[in-house]
Amino acid sequence: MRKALVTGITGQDGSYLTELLLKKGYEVWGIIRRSSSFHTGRIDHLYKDPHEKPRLRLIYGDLTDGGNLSSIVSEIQPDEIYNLAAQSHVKVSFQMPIYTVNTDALGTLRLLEALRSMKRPAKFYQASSSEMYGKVVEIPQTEKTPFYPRSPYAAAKAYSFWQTVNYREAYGIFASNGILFNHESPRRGETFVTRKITRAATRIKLGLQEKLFLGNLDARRDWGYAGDYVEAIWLVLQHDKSDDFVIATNESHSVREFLDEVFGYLELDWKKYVEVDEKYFRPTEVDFLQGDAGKAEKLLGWKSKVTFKELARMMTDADMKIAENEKILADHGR
Ligand code: NAP
Ligand code: F7E
Repeated sequence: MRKALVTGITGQDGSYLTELLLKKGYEVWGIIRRSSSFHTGRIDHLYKDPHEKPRLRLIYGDLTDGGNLSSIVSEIQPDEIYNLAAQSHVKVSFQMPIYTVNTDALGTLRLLEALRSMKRPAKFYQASSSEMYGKVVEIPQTEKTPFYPRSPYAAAKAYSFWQTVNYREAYGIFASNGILFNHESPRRGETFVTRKITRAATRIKLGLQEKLFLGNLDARRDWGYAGDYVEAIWLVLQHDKSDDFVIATNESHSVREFLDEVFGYLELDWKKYVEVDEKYFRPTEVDFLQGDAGKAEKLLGWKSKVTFKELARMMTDADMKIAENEKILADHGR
């Protein structure tokens, strides 16, 4: 039975990837942070049968603690390590640059060092990001497009990208980067723009909320579905050699277009409800992203499946269920 170690298992991608790995028969170890409240909501459903010997195991750890990562890696001896943990919010990275770099840049290095001391080093996947392209120098962006990071988050991810390449070249470790463009789902964190919109629009539809405050509506992103993208993550480590891959839909849409899709689906005019609040602007913005996933299609046989419209509707349907429950509680004065 193959053993995978997943950092960031409680996050959006960690939960979908764990589902996929369990389905493929892996034993999965997930690193979780100690918290004063429960935060395993995205993976709780994976403990289906309490009598079955669990193939999913959680262990406390943190990317800021190198000693802890070394002992986890040497105790578990995984075959594959998926490094998905990060302070992943771009705007927050301007407010917490040192913490973001400690986790997203040095955290990767700590994990790579832990891996390097293994007798038979595990294969390593690094969650690299389209944010590294930042102020883009060409359209669409490929594996060959130079980076121009525009935030502490993006600069930290660029550092981790190059450390991953360097461990591959210096030590012959199977270390690969997936350069993933934005991917969303009903499990997306509620402060990212797509989920913020689907949560608010469904609540507005049911009379639970009046306004939605957003930042830059002109920003364009290449948005795909997280469920599709974790298949690419797994395929990156199954390829015959370690390499770097862009994972994207090859389409770019604005925040305005996402508003059109979601509010239009709910038969609402978003212009009546949305207000721009400068508090959501970033000191430096990434205006336009569009990825070319041609290499992943050719070498991994991977292609994005869920369309922009399907994604918007899937997220709206899921958030409508949450809003309906909130409405029942509100109507009963709870
Ligand atoms: P997410 O939902 O924000 O999840 C982040 C995960 O990292 C959570 O499990 C979080 O744990 C964990 N984490 C944060 N700081 C940590 C630390 N210091 N030590 C250990 N764990 C820590 O992110 P996501 O959307 O799933 O993204 C997964 C990865 O892909 C991230 O590295 C992100 O930067 C990268 N990425 C995401 C996208 C995208 O569009 N989603 C695109 C490109 C790259 P808690 O639950 O305790 O907070
Ligand atoms: O912003 C604009 C905002 O925060 C998208 C992370 O997963 O993907 C994500 O980073 C765009 C930006 O995602 C609001 O200015 C307008 O231009 O949803 P987001 P992101 O910054 O692209 C990349 C690939 C990652 O790697 C990251 O980890 O939408 N925008 N109004 C807003 N954004 C937010 N969050 N909130 C607003 O109110």
